[in-house]
Amino acid sequence: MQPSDKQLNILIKKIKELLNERDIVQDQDIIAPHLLDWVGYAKGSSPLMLTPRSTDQVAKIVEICSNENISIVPQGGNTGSVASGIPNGEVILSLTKMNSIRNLNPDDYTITVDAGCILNQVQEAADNASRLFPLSIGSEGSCTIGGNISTNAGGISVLKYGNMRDLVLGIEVVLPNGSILNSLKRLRKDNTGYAIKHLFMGAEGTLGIITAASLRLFPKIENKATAFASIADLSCTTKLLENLRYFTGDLLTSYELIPDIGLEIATAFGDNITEPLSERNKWNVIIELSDTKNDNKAYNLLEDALQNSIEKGIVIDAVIANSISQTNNIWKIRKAIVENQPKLGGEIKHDVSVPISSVPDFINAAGEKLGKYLPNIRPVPYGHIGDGNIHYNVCPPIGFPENEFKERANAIRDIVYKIVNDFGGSFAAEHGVGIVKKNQMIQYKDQVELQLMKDLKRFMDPKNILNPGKIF
Ligand code: FAD
Ligand code: 2HG
Ligand code: ZN
Repeated sequence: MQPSDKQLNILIKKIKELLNERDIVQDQDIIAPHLLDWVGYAKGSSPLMLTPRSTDQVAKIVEICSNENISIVPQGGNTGSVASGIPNGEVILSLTKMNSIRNLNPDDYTITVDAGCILNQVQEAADNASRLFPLSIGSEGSCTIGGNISTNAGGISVLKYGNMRDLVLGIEVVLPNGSILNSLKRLRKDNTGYAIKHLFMGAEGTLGIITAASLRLFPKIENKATAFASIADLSCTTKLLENLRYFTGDLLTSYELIPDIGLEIATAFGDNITEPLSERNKWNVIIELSDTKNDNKAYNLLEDALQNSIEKGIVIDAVIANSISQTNNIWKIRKAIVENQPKLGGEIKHDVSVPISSVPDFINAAGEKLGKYLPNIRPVPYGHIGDGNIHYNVCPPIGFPENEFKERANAIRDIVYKIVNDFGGSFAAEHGVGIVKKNQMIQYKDQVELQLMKDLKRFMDPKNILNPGKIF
């Protein structure tokens, strides 16, 4: 909700004693990019954006806002996929000027960073110390650690390293009343009651403003082996995953589904992409192994696994990249799908998950149901199937008017989410709820769990100061 002019004047007067002029932004031209999300779900508004530079400043801002009953939307890189960082009249609190690496300890395999650090910055700092920070997502050049924690981001290496939640050892958070919770401990083991830090992970900025985090590091990766493989049919996704795990153990880092229509998008609209195999097949996967040793082990293990999978009839054809440019070409296909899918006349996104073994049946069932609803509709199911996470995005039949397709979005979503639910899946796998999936929270979330969430929100933020209207 937008503060009244009176509230805003009081706030600005008090904030001027706290922040320098540059960090108090009222210029709507500067605020404008912070009001739109990249998918196009929301067009927000905000009279004011604050860009504090320290945890104390964040705490004081929140305290003042709480006293004046003014709501705040925390924002990092604004790359979120469910418009959860877009204000609806509230004050924006951007963390991007809090971007220092506070501490890196190679022996502890930990890094402690300000919440506004860009993910790339953290990856690079780890790399410079011969360590790895493994979260890897397409927006890593602009998303922030605070945003990654608040969305519990996933990406292409969850299979080996887990979601963001699994990479966080401790956090520092400003609570809705302005107090600072300091839980920046860099410990692997700390069973001292409730794991409160987890409440803020995936909370989409509704329970606290994360100002810093201690994160897990891993040994640096010196060698990767990347392959593109066509599988005989969808049911082979599970069989191939099993074979890969058997042959390559914990070197397996990524396992991403690419359908033929994804290749079509990538070659038509991507930047200079070559199809990796001589023939285009319906279902394909990108496989990546990562090793800490710089030798041929990863390549050889991948070769053995693929050879065996071909002999078993699981894989039709496969290629292992032999150069950096071949590796880049394979990953460019993946990236080009995300960027160019809307060019097929519109796109309705579904970031969903089902148990790994149900991925083939889910994709088949959804395709069948949608085909009955709108003949020749074009699903583009792709993504992190090694985690059971499918980006089940849907494009219209060729030539179908984009506005008419958009009008059908709710009906299409209903079909897809109903099937996801039938398979025991989640309607929000890695992107969160935001403003986009609030109805599904009501429809599919366990009602006891939902009520507990609402109770917690009311308890922790009784004045509804932080990111109101999101999730619920
Ligand atoms: P924002 O968009 O700024 O905010 C997201 C949410 O977090 C909002 O609710 C906001 O209020 C809250 N928030 C932000 N900072 C804080 C803070 N310090 N304290 C409290 N709350 C805060 N996501 C994936 O999971 N996997 C992917 O593979 C993936 N790929 C992507 C590829 C592209 C090209 C793009 C554009 C996005 C992708 N995303 C992906 C989505 C997005 O990048 C992630 O959700 C990311 O974690 C958001 O970080 P951010 O800093 O941009 O957060
Ligand atoms: C990815 O995996 C992102 O690239 C974006 O999560 C997926 O929304 C999408 O299509
Ligand atoms: Zn994804």
